[in-house]
Amino acid sequence: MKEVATKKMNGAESLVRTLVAGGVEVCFANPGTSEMHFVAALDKVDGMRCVLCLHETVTTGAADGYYRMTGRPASTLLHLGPGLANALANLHNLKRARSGVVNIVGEHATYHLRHDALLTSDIQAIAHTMSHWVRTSSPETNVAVDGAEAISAASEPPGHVATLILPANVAWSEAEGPAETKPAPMPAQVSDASIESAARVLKGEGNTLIMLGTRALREEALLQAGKIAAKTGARISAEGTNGRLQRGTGRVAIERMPYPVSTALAATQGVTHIILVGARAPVAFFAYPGKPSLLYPPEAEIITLAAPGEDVQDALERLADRVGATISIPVLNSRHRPDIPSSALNPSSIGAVLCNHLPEHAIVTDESVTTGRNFFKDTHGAAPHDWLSLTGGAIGEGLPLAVGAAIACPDRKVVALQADGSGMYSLQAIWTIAREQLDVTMCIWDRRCDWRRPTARGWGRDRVS
Ligand SMILES: Cc1ncc(C[n+]2csc(CCOP(=O)(O)OP(=O)(O)O)c2C)c(N)n1
Repeated sequence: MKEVATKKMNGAESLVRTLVAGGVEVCFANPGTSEMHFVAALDKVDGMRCVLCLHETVTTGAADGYYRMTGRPASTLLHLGPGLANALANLHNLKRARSGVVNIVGEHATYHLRHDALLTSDIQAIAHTMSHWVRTSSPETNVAVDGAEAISAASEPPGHVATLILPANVAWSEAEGPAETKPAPMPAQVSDASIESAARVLKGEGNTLIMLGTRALREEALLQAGKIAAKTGARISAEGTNGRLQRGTGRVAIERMPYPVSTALAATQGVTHIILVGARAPVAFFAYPGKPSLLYPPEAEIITLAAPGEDVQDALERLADRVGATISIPVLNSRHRPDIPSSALNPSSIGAVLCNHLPEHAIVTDESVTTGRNFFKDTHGAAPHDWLSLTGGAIGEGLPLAVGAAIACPDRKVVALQADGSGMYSLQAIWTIAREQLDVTMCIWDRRCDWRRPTARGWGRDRVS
């Protein structure tokens, strides 16, 4: 039996109770001594699932996968500055996915800091690089209120990184009890002027591309975008990498911005207007000598219908209404069952297998890198599924994403498409998958090829196992 809340509790318990009451139900943890009171509180309080991760990069990647699938922040638990530093690459990917997280970082007791013990570092400085909101609790303030405000900050649409630094003596000292969290703000409606600007462009002469990102890639929003495209002749595209794209049979057919600069430029050639819906105008991953940074004609007019944190669904519905597209018929993917070649496994035979056999409503975490260049194209006609990609370009998130997605959606199959080199960055995720008995099917691509050294037949596309 777990204890019922009593009036007297320490700061850690008041914080955990605040988190649970505020809808934060999972903590992806890699703690140490300075966090032991928080860990004890996790054990004591009902309603919080503590998921142990053997490296900090797994905690933030898993929190990202969890947010992408639930729209609710999880918390992390990290061990001082070095723990946070280890977590940063996937915190970067999480931020780029526009996900939210309550990122809790332990700290030395406040009176211990001046002795500059080994694990001392400037946690605030490290945290600010990847956070929208940072606060260090103190013995003079109420840690539960800090926790409630961290949840509110993390829930700011479309999702923010809120880092709460928790000194050990704040965690172990007596506290006032849990605090209440304000309800999460709703995404703001876009103005009528934004609808009018987009409608003007769609009714005009130009060649218009509607660029969709974040929540505009959910089934219902995509349906509206597809209707607008069908009615007006505009094209739709997803951003190059996307937190969560709902696709497959019966859903609106959509391509992503291609990765190679020349292919992307060919895809946007002649575009005169780009309407942004929860997305940014496309830029190249890297600069290359003599190649442009912008992946569209520089003279194209950019119109923002809705920013990522605004109500994209409502904006698309109003725009569809405004351009007379409410009963238009969008182009939907139809079921495709390609023949599976009997040849050795290669990227195109893998694509055919995926298209045939992805389970209905599977969640795909895609960090296939070179092997998977065409997997997205190959699987338009698969059973309906969600596609989660590497949003920040920092490899090592595929398996952690799968952990978070599987915990968020225990009734769905998670399929991790994983290049082996990237998988090695966060291999520890497999330990969590086993310990938590998560339903994750891992496909690991071993190209047996040096990433930087193309073979005679191309970039190591010869053998995959
Ligand atoms: C954090 C981070 N470090 C380094 C890179 C650069 N990088 C991109 S792909 C790659 C190698 C990926 O190897 P693997 O996952 O086996 O993919 P494949 O060789 O099959 O394409 C590296 C090191 C990166 N994108 N992110």
